[in-house]
Amino acid sequence: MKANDFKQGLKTKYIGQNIVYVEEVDSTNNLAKKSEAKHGTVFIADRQTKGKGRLGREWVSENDGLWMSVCLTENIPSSNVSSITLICGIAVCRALNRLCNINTMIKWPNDIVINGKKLTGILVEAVTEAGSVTKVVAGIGINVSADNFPGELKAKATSLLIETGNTYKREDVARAVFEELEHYYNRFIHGGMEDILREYESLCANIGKQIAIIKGEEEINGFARGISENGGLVVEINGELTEICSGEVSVRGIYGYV
Ligand code: BT5
Repeated sequence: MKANDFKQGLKTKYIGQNIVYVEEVDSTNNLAKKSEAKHGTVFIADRQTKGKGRLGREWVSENDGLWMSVCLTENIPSSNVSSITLICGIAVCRALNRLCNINTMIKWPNDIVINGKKLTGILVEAVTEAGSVTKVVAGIGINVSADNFPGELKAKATSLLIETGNTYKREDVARAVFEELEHYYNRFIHGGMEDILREYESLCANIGKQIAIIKGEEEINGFARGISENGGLVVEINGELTEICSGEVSVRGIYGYV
């Protein structure tokens, strides 16, 4: 596979117009963070030796997935980088549903799930210089053709192959994501989060459900009621609404993994 294979027929202006493709790397997010790449450049690897999740967790990245990091350097919202996690979530959800004719949903803030299992994870990291954000790296990991998973992931991870029985080309999956991501990023730049948030809520599997909020050792039960303007999850706990931010907690459904 070559970088150019990802660009064939690509209908975007900036996302994916520059591709840096490597066979192996620790993490495409690390590669992207170190680079001087311009807006929309995407780093893609066949395998990651140290794929990262949130809060120091590991992302298993063998040869069978699409592991990529998109560099965003223009029109970055200075106060609300976490909104980019939500934009990526909608974009990936829409791209997979369109390309594969499936019905994925978002588990706030950053998982794409289907049939109670995790198909995609998103890790957005900000690079700051002199206190201001100069670059955002949106890491997206999509399980494409894995037919099984190691250890505890067996019960909670899935792939496009497992869900559809089809082997999708990573290039096709990537192009669909680039196109949706550019569409939603442009909408966000021009119209802000308001309209995107309603769409996010309609795709969000947690809303209206009972959830557990896990912060370190602590676990609190509540109901997910909606998404705030900042992209936080609005949760009802003992009859009171509070907003939780993605940086600090994990959320789990009371019934099953999602
Ligand atoms: C995430 O973290 O879901 C963010 C994953 C981001 C991965 C991409 S790949 C390209 C870029 N480069 C990187 O190094 N990272 C990004 P979190 O919500 O913390 O979920 C991590 C949890 O998901 C783990 O603790 C496992 O339970 C589970 N997990 C690990 N690998 C998985 C996989 N391949 N498929 C499904 N679930 C997985």
